[in-house]
Amino acid sequence: MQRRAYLRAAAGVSAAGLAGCLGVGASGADEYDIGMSTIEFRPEEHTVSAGDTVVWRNTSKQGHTVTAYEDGIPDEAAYFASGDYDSESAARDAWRNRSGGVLTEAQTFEHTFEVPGTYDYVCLPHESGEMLGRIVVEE
Ligand SMILES: [Cu+2]
Repeated sequence: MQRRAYLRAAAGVSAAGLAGCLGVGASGADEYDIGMSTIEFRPEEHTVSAGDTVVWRNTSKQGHTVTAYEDGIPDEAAYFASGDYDSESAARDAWRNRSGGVLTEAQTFEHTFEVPGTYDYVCLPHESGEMLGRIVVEE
């Protein structure tokens, strides 16, 4: 399910001149930008503006993580990972030792992106299955 994406698309249509025709307005606590299916981030690539907060939500029954690749984010950017680890090695150790940073069904993780650039991240338990994602932050 890509509810947020659907809502955005609908909002785009509405802005184009169909305002009032659509029953959009179901914004709520369950809004998210990126869902996590059994095997992938949806969407895999997501673009935001600097200062925006991105919300991930586990939309599956499978446990996942959101873990930035330290070498895959801008130098000046803050590191991010579910579980709020401050480095990739800390996130990996925690995952290995006690499933640290896991997001279970319906759990969310959010991060605010201040520095423009490209951010690559991974789901640690599904790294071999290439469960990868990218956030592009524009000025
Ligand atoms: Cu995963």
